[in-house]
Amino acid sequence: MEECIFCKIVAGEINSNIVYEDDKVIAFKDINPEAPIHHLIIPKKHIPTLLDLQEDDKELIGHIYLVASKIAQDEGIAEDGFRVVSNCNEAGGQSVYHIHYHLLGGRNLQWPPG
Ligand code: IU
Repeated sequence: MEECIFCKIVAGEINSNIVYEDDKVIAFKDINPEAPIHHLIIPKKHIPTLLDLQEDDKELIGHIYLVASKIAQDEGIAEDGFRVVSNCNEAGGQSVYHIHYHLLGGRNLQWPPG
């Protein structure tokens, strides 16, 4: 966990462009944006993957979706539409093992993803 880059972002040990923060989560701009708006919403608590979620985390994950809704509205992408996605493990495209939710918008997104 000490080596987790997102835990270091939460702790302020690594700089990031934070767009939202509360006691449970932070959201920051992705360093390699795939859309005009591309933020990552992460719990402050270290949870490696979706597979590690516990019953106690249900409220936290619901909270993340409410934060996604708020940020999408604040960023002005809500009406046109946007995407919230979380990748799990290697074949799912996960590269950072601290659960995170990509909030993407500001352009027409393709489906299905590659
Ligand atoms: P993934 O779903 O685990 O592949 O997403 C990880 C994202 O984290 C990816 O979009 C990276 O560009 C992003 N990211 C970041 O914003 N800041 C970092 O220091 C690192 C990765 I490492």
